[in-house]
Amino acid sequence: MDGRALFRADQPDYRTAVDQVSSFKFLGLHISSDLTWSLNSSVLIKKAQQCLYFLLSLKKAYLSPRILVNFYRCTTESILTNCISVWYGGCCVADRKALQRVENVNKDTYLLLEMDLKWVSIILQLSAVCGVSAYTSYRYVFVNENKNWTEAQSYCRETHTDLATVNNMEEMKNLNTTLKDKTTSSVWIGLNRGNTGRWLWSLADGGLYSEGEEYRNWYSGQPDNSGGIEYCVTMWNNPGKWNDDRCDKLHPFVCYDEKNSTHRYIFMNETKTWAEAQSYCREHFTDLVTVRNRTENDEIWGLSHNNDGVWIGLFNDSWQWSDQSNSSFRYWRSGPDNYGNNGQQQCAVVTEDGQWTNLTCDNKLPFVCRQNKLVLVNLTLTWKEALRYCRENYVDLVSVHSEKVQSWVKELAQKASTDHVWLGLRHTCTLNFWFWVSGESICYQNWAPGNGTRVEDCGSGERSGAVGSSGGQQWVSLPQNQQLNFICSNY
Ligand SMILES: [Ca+2]
Repeated sequence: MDGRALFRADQPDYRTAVDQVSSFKFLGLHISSDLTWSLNSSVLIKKAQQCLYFLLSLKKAYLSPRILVNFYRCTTESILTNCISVWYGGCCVADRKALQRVENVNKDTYLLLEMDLKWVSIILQLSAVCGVSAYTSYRYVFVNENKNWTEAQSYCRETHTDLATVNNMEEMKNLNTTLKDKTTSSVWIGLNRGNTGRWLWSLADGGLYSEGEEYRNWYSGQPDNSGGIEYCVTMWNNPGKWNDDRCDKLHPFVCYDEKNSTHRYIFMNETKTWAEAQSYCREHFTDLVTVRNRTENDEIWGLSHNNDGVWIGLFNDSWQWSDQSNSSFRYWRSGPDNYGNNGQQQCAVVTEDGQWTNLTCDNKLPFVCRQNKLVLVNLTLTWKEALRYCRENYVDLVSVHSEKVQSWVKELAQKASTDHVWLGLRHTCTLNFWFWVSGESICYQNWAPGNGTRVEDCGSGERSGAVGSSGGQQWVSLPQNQQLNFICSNY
């Protein structure tokens, strides 16, 4: 079709320019008459510089590296990619330099934080959901270097918290998960033999006994440690009195089942050594039975009349934890030899089958440390100094995002030398809200009355959050220049 036929004499001729402009904007794109794209580049560079300003502001507000990286990726990165791939060739020299400057600053931020990148998406997913956290107060760290037990202990104390303590079966499972596929040899844990034997219950449950509550029902003249080898306890039929006995003798036994509220005690009418009985009860129920008072003793005795005795969960050993934990949890591979105070093999390892045995302490072996999530730092610093200290030596100032974390924080804060202890809790006067510097959502709050919920007094500068080291141990808002102990997170 011939377009010219459509033009009539009274209409303008569209083939000649009506009005010439040096540039115009079309679909967000600046097109200039000389087709150099330079106007478009300078507009984008200005945008990138604005983003840079906000990035620096966020950095000044002590927001976490994770948030900074995320901000960078969402804003500046896309602009830069656009500029560099499409427009850079057409930029004038000044614009290229400006672009390079923006890019350099961003790259510094970006490189510093690169390690965090892989976590960004995970963190975002987690932080969107309040109250769902699988945090534990510690983690096990496997160290694949051969050291004797004492060297391993020093290493763990310097680098983490201490050699590994195992307080219960759940922690033992965590430990074995940590070791899975990592080693083919035995590894040291933080248990070694001391000089003083004491009576302990097989079921290591801190909540089972209250402080100072200790029921014993020994038969007259017992425990006598006859022959120096009686480290396990039976209940006799006379009536229900206890005797210390050789752990390798065969007796029926009583298991405890914590899941069964009506039949907690199970009498097993087959004979085993104490260690075999312990394994059997742990496998099928909870553990060998614990006896906390006369009522429980009567109930157990009622099930298990036996003149020669039935095993209960009480045993004697002198093993002690490197970190002073008083946990009575033991997971020996072969029982009786490991009880008592004999032999040269004074240090404990986890073997390939995931249970424990004892070796001479000068063996050179890999080992497992235990690292607590939170660390109280006994220096007295301002909030800003504390933040810098945590970020340089650990990971960050602590975020208290659940009641569980608050309970760990309370316990640590009680050991502080100052009235309050800094948390990673920060107030912004500009925007008037509180946030965790690590970027966790504020889902959980534990403010002391009159703190955190009102408009803050910004007269003497920014304010930060601290927890009390005694009393109700709730959070308070304090001027950032106070000098306090503080709690860092290790991971
Ligand atoms: Ca005895």
